[in-house]
Amino acid sequence: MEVVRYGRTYRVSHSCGRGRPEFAFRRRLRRAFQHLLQLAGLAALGAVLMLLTGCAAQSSAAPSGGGGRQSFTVNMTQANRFEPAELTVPKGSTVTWINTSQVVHTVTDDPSKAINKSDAVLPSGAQPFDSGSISAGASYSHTFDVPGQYTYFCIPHESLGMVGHITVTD
Ligand SMILES: [Cu+2]
Repeated sequence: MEVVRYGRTYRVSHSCGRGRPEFAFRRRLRRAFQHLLQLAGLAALGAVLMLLTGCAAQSSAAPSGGGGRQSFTVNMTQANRFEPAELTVPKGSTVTWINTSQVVHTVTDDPSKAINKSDAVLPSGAQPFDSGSISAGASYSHTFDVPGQYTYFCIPHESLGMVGHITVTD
């Protein structure tokens, strides 16, 4: 049987036994709409999950109440720079400076050895430190147990601005 409605021809199957064609059409529309809602729901769920996992990843990377024993690396470069020049680490972290250049550098946080006192800053309670000469390819490590702001420099290149900053969080 064929039914012409609104200029369209609907094929009505009698075998389904569901009767009138406009109902069949509406049912199909409703089903399509429900399918769309399901897709939208899935997309929303996905977005929420991504947000949740993103937050979880962020909080696990955050300083862990001073119990962190993390390691960080700073390069000492041919251009007489500490890279990165600014670093934030949790209390208890060890920073290793690697001399990736062909010249000698130092990692020095001792006001008595600085031309400019503002190039050697320590939080109160932290002991001054000085790596001594670090030759090409060599490295030096220091563990930061006292939270606060540190500014350190390289003795041969202080006047060239070879200065770095480390923030140690509690
Ligand atoms: Cu240097």
